[in-house]
Amino acid sequence: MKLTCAQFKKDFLSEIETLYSTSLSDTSTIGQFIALGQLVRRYNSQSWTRTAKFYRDHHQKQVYYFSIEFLPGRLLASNLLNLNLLTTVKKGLTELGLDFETISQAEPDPALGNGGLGRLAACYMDAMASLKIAGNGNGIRYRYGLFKQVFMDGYQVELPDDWLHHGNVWETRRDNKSCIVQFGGNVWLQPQADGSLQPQSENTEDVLAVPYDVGIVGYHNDITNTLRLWSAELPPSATYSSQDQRDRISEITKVLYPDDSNSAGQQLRLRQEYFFSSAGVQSIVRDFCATHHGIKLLGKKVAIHINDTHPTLVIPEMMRLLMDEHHCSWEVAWTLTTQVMSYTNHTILQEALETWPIDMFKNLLPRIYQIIAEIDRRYREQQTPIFGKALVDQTAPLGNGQVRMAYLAVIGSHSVNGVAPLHTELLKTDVLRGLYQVYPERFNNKTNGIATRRWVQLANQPLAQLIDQTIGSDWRRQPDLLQTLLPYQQDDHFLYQLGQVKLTNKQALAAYVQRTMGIKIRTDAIYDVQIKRLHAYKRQLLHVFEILREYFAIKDHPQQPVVPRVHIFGAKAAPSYHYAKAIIKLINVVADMVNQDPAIGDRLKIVFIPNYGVSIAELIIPAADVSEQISTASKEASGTSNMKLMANGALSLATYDGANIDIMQAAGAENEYPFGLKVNEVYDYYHRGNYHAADFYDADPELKRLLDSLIDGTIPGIPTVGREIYDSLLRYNDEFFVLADYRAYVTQQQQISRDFQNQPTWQQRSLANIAASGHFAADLAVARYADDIWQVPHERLN
Ligand code: T68
Repeated sequence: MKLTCAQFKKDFLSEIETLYSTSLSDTSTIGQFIALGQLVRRYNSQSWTRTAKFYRDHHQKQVYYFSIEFLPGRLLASNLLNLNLLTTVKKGLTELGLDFETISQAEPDPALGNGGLGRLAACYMDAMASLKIAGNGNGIRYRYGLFKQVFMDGYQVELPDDWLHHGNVWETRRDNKSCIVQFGGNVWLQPQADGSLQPQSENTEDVLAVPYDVGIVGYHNDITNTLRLWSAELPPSATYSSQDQRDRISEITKVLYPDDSNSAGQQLRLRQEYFFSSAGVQSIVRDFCATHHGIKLLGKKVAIHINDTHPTLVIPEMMRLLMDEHHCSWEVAWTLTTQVMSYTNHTILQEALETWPIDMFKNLLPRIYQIIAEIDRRYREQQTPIFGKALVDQTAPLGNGQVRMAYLAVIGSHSVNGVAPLHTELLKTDVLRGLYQVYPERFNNKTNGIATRRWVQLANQPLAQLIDQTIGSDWRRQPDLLQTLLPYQQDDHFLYQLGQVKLTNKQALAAYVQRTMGIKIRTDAIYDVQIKRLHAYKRQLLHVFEILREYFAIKDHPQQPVVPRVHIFGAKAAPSYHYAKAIIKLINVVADMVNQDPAIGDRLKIVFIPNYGVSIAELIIPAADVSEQISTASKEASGTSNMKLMANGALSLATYDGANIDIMQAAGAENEYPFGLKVNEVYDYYHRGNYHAADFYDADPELKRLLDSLIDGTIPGIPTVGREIYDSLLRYNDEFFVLADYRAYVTQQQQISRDFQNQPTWQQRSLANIAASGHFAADLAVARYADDIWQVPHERLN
């Protein structure tokens, strides 16, 4: 949009005046942020209205992305970027004596997700708006987001994340779009005069679902889509309610479950899942009926995407609405439902695959259970003659006394996708093997992608400017044009500038670390970064072993030259994940031991930045030299921090897992540091049962010393934690093959130290990563979803 700097300043001052009835000098930073946010919303309000009209006038098919998590990050800068107002606003604020960065950092970062899955949903919302796809998000407005992490004595402590303390400038409460979601009660089928059966219910617990809409601004295209987050309230019709009842209702949307890659298995979680699935589907069908005659076109005009199994109940809920309220036959309802639904799986970990005990499920959602039982009955009836009882028993929605959500999702959708080629293959051959036999045509791969706008254009402005100066600014709209940077591998001046960009970003991170943690780190060191949830399969422990190895090397040979390193971690552990919390304690203890050892000085530092989230990621990623992607092969479905780090010029130190493989292909394996067991080797160990962790310990004296240091007092203050970790490796035979991969990992780490000293070559390889990163742009990934799965039109990318 067009706006002069003078006009902006006038508008901003008047906004301050209207909101606070005082002068600018008398406002707080959060007050200034709120005023600026309100103003930006006002600038964009017509676009939001126009967008809805545009889609209506063009009878555009709507996509609804259902996700129990969205991690959008702060929205001020990204909205301004997409509205093409960032430069004007920054300049205007400076002229008013204010600093844009300071104001922008006052914005709370909504932590409505755990990690990759929630962030992916947010990147895809941004991409849908930027591609002019009529894309809507549907999720939960948690009153408290993912806990705030602090360290006390090296242990993780969780504090509540009161992100709505000052309200949320970006949301609009829409009371007129509320609906009722029903739980519990008794349901029976009442015979009707025409011989049909109509469900009747009594004693249900009714919950009012109130939507809060957030505008999602497209990039320079006058499009604003909607992210709809639902909040649970007491219905106005409730004439009497006890405090208990009110608490029970508000509890539904009170707090995000902090379990990443794990199924919580709690009744409250099931209530959350049905709550936002039901409210979302009701609101879709209501909107659809308001603009179309009859329900028959639903399959052509609506696509619902199920982001992991959490929203799977959209399938029986859609069936319920179509049959019970729109009087469709089972057959018509089922055809429409499967036309509309598609499902993405994000994990092969058994513990993450959701199942619900039938007894609990039936009590909480009796009508939905009836429908699932009928889906199950029909599935068995149709498929048993073709595939036999054994396979059908294994793959039916109901089995072993459980409702099996992933199976229900596959059976009720027309498309099932994994998030990287290897992951999709593992779905076909392992996790969903039976269902792949029944529905081979449904399975497809959609490799993840990232919002280059947030992760490069905003997070790394020095790099973005250098790219603009070098190849022009079209890459901002078409990230695949980053490829045209590749010839600059031969341009010494460019490589020098690229090195300067990295240095600038390292200085910014170093200043943050100094200010918030009191640790001084060198900016000429290798910044070796591992940022992701703490999980045994992600193997932060392997990284700790490398740190201990480097530490002992300096202690043993203090005179030997070393290439300085800073090891940077960001990671939250699920509060109930004992082992992950033990690793956090270990990292913190090792950090203190190393950082405070005068014999080490500034040659080796460990920085574990607390409360990792989107905003801290934006600070760390541009400063990284090395991207640690070291999960046990087969366990990481895709990874997305690997893509963000690559786009910012870090080289990957990576196993052959998830999208690491695709990154190696795109950027050239010679520009990364691959190592470790391949998937088939991991599976061979499983099948043969011949992995003996102790063999690696016995055969490698260096490794033995590292492990022993966990229990022999070398690392102080971890008698219990050290023993637990030691035992997990030797007594319990190292479930994630840390010891098997140790030597190959260390070999690559040593290579990194050598290679880093040749900066021009290092920068050439860094550039190869940046140039190939367009491959992993969310815009491209979403365009593939639009073409292959949702069948909706989108703007062309070139
Ligand atoms: C992640 N999954 C995958 N799950 O681990 C990662 N799970 O490889 C992939 O890149 C990413 O999804 C995007 O596809 C998750 O983040 C969860 O957060 C989660 C949360 C609750 C329950 C289960």
